[in-house]
Amino acid sequence: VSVNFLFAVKTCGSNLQGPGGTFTSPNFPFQYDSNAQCVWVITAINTNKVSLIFWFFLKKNLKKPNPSLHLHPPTLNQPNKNLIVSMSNQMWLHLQTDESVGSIGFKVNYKEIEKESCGDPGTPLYGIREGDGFSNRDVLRFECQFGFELIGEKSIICQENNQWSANIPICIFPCLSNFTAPMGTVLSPDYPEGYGNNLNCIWTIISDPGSRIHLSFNDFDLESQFDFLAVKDGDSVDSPIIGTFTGAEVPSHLTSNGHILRLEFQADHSMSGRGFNITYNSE
Ligand SMILES: [Ca+2]
Repeated sequence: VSVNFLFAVKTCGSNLQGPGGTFTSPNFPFQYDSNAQCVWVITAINTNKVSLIFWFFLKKNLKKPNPSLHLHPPTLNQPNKNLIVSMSNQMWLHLQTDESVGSIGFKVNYKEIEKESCGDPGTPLYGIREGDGFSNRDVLRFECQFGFELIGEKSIICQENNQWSANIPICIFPCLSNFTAPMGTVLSPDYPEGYGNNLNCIWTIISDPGSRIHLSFNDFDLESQFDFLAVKDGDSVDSPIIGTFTGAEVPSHLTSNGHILRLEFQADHSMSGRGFNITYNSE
């Protein structure tokens, strides 16, 4: 008797049909198993005039983009894109995980749409959409709410291949301030209640020429791998990086080489941590 351990993988997935529904990775929203192989096949009921749409909520504690999510056909292999429209009446989803610790997985809503439609791409968080047609040659225009900055395309068009010409833009909240006092505190927005989403904050600490600036991290808690604080030695975006920090590990003290430090904080479109509390002094 021989036992083949090569096939000691868990299998999952299913065959699904329209007009719509939801499925998730195994155990969602808890961590999925390692060494799993899942295949979902979604087939539209009306084979003549239907496409499928997916919304992904890929989880966020991945240390690296692995386990990978393979989408078929391969040209649609864009796991971060929220909306994917199939080119035929069928779509495959293949999840393969390795032995490393998994993330909490994903959830997919699918539904059939008309053959000439690109599907509803949604509206950006903190944004406004003009236009509500999703058919070939329809155009959607986007603006951001007051105080937010638009990153990406201001308008997108539904192309003949049933794909939007670009992803919808994002609206970010810019926060800028300068610190010139010899000592002070830098707090992330709404610390410690959570800093929210779509942020791009830049704080500049300027001390007397010839002095240096010391940073002490009193508290630090960011969404790991998706929200970042970068500390740069100087006042420009191109200044050398002293450190880049994410997650919940409190960084140790930092000292500038010059008399100016630039703190850049970026938060993505979902999930937040407490934020950070940093004190500085110069000498
Ligand atoms: Ca985030």
